[in-house]
Amino acid sequence: MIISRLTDLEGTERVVDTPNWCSRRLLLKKDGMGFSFHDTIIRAGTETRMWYQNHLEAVYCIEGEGVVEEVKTGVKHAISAGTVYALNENDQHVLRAQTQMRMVCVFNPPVTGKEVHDEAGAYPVGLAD
Ligand code: 9YT
Repeated sequence: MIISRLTDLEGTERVVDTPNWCSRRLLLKKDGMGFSFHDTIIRAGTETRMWYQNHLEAVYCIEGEGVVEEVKTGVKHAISAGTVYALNENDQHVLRAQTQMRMVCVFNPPVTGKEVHDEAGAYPVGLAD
């Protein structure tokens, strides 16, 4: 059994801090679960364009409020605590955080911890552990 606590992640590769968000990766590829599991803070007032062309991601909001926009259609969805959005078609999207948001994110395939968004807002696939 794996026990992973937010309080143990500080100062490790499992914390990825960017101007718009801070991702705390409780489970990574090397944990062998077949997915990665993140507790991510989205900073208030930020706008983040993302397009995970190599990953499926489900995002469950547990705190805060914002809007996710589907780039293909322009459709916007209000996101607040208790809402999940799932990028089942590798959807290109924009997340606008009206307040600070806290999101539980699951990635399939799992991220290794070394990924950064490329210019399209994607993470590469197949990085070594
Ligand atoms: C909600 C969202 O997609 N934020 C970007 C960071 C990403 N979810 C991650 O790596 O935790």
